[in-house]
Amino acid sequence: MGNFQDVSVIDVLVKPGDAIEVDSPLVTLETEKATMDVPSTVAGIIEKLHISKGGKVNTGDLVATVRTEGAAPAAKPEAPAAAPAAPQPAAEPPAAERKEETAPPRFAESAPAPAAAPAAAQAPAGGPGPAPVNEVGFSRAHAGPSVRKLARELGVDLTTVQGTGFKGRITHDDVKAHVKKILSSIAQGAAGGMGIPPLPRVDFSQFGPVETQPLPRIRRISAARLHASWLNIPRVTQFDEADITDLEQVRNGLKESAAKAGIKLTPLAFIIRACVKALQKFPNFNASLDPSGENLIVKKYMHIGFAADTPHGLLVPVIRDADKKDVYEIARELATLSEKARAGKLSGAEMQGGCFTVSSLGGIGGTAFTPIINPPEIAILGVSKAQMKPVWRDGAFVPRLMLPLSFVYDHRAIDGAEAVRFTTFLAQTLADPRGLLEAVP
Ligand code: CAO
Repeated sequence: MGNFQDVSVIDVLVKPGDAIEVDSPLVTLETEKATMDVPSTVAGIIEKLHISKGGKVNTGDLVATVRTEGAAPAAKPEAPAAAPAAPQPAAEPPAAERKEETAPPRFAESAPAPAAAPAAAQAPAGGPGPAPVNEVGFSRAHAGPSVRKLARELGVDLTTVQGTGFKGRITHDDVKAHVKKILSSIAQGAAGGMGIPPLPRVDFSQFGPVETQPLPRIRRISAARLHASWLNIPRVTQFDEADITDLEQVRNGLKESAAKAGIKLTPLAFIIRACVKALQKFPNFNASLDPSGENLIVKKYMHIGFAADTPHGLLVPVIRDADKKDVYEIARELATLSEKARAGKLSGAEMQGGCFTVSSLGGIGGTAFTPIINPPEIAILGVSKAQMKPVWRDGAFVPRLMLPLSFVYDHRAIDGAEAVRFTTFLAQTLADPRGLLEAVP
């Protein structure tokens, strides 16, 4: 147990006349930190007990006198150290030969076999052999030293093992059964309900001809990030629609003059400008959770990423300080960055530091989708194709151009009510082109 002083004996588990085996529990000791059973290092008959329940013991105290039977001839305890034994085979030695890692309480053996105890039972702590077991870690377990050793080798936490031995004592077989159980539950994907069930491996060639194509490098990198996001973030999607009829009218009116200035004024520039306004209104969305999950790190800068479909795979360039840029500047940067992305010329810095991402598939189609959050961000906006829809207004249906919004958020950081306030504000902002065209201070 290490160098504890005056350890309490809270139970004595044997009495004179009892036959004991190696590893049979003799007494239960309790320190401030732990309770543990002290196992016998010899087999035999208890002749006399030298400690009693309620008493105290120290390292080296006499615990019991044991008469051993059928013991090997006497051997000096020092002998193994003086004359090293031949290397042990990897196989586990018989119980009687197992060497212990710590110095258990000393036992007195009566004649006729006073030296029957295994030599190591009297080896000093810190002597030759493996490093002492961290008994505190295993201390609550009801297990003998060789079982503790096995558990440590296999990395088993003994406190989680169900003992089937005498008085619930953990045996070697219990440790092995525990390991088998964990391995089989991992294989079944159960692992206490926390594991991920593996997908079946399928030999597709049994159904027809196939060709194996390696994934492009960017897709492999993004696959790992997307998977990590999917597994780690409990997310919710809030769907909404923004009436962009007026916005599209204004944009179409400005497109030509913007083009003369070399700017392609796309809907995405307005959407990003609207997101900036929404993030300014809801600053806690411009944030990340710290690794402990206990703090929100709110950012005082606003770098907005946008998903770009490139021949090399999905990339997310970042518009830095988007809150300091008007819709024309955003449009100009969108064009420059997406061109660079497609040409494979984006630098690492141009894809870093994002606070929020917009993924627009609206130019292609779709009614809604749920993009994956780009960690460490806590939200992403998916935009699908705007469509003319009949909208009920003032007692009549009117044709309006409606833009589908899919706002995906990390529910650990954002509540549903806040999320729908955000999308409502975003939709209102997109419905007002004048606000989006304002100069940025
Ligand atoms: N609804 C209807 N039409 C839309 C639209 C929408 N939501 N968004 C864009 N369009 C139209 C535009 O009006 C444009 O037409 P005009 O030239 O007549 O104005 C046309 O679609 C093409 O737009 P664009 O693609 O040039 O510009 P953009 O700003 O919409 O998109 C970019 C730029 C880089 C985001 C886009 O090219 C792209 O790569 N999108 C894919 C993003 C992606 O893969 N996301 C999925 C990631 S998974 O999370």
